[in-house]
Amino acid sequence: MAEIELKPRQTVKPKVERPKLHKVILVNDDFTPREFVVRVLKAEFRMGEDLAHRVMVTAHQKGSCVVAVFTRDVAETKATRATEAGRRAGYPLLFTTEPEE
Ligand code: TYC
Repeated sequence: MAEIELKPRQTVKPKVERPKLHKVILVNDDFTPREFVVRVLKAEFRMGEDLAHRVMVTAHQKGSCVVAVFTRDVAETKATRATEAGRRAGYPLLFTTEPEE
């Protein structure tokens, strides 16, 4: 009797991809008060006073600072909300996003 080939000829490897993370970046400007930047970082990114202050000073000294990383939607929503908080108060405060490498 002829043998039946039972071995699968190909295996299927499930491919589960991690969603790419996006950085929220705080950009320095000459007008927004330091205390206001700290307040927005605490409210929108749930940072404590110390971390919020360090992030603000880093952006102030270096021009920008990564605030945190999130999935794309969350990063964009938070950056928009934080930027709008500045706009409502009359400040040019800016948060941008960019994909992580
Ligand atoms: N440079 C601002 C000032 O001297 C403070 C500031 C810090 C503004 C960080 C924006 O992302 C910023 N009042």
